[in-house]
Amino acid sequence: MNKQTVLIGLLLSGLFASHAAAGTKAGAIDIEQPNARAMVPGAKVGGGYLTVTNNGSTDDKLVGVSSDRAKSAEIHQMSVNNGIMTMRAVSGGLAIPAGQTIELKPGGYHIMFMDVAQPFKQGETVKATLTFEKAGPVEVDFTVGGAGAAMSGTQSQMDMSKPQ
Ligand SMILES: [Cu+2]
Repeated sequence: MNKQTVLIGLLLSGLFASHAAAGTKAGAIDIEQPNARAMVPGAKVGGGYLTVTNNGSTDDKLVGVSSDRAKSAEIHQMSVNNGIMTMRAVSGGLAIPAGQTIELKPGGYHIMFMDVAQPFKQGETVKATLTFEKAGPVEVDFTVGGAGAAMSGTQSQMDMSKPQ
């Protein structure tokens, strides 16, 4: 092996390593682009986003989320009612039907990390465990990106009422 081959090998392994880190698989469930928003100092809640694909032939459900960084985490749905943005917890888990891709993104479904002691900082990784009804627990690394306007403007309007 000459020097050039070694260098190319290193570059390729680097590419594959970063690609592997971007997506997580658990059984039929495929998780892509887990990312979170940077939080302003003093903020207690942070949003997490990702894309979930169910490649199987049985419906699954995202039933829970937990992280060492947050006292609790909920699956929320953001919607606009009479011009006011509200967020509420999704009751009974978020359905991930067979063969479908569900996007958790700003303005829609998202993971809400609650009671975060150390606000998420841009560039860091937040580890969390997503629990699916069928696929079971899945470790996911959320990459923290820049702070988003969407969350900060709506925090005061958050509707934290629990569905019955
Ligand atoms: Cu929320």
